[in-house]
Amino acid sequence: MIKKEILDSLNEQINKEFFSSYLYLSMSMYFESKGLSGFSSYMKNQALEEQTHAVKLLNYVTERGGRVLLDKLETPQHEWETPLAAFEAALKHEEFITESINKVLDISIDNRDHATSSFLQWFVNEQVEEEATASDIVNKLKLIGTSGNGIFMLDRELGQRVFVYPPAALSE
Ligand code: OFO
Repeated sequence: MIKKEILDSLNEQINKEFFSSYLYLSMSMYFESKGLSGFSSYMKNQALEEQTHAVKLLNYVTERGGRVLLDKLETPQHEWETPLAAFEAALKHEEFITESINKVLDISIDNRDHATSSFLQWFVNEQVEEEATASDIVNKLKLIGTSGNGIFMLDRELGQRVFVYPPAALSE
């Protein structure tokens, strides 16, 4: 049976992952309102990916005999000054999530819950990728500056991203 302190921190992390999804969906709607359909589609895909992170956590909690308690979600920001500002906010959010995962991992280590520590390693690695991806787009947007042509090209590139919701995520 999973210890309460770990269970509580995992439940909080589930809320944060669902909020990530909500935030990125909000960014998607912002991009849509600016006519940037590729940016918008990219963020919709990212929102779906975040849901799989939450589901991965809740499947684990359930498997360990814990009770998942879903909490309310914070209202996400709706507007950003520029696409660069939105992606800088996404990068900042991912850094916050990395910090949060590290805290949950620390709690599992303090409690000598090796199974949870091992399970969380997937998230530690995933966060390296999440930060790198957001940072890469921030850098591209900085290089592009105010060039309409550059934004148009990046919009096309980002629009090619496809995230397929893995069916296994529902039962894992
Ligand atoms: Fe779940 O990795 Fe982003 O937030």
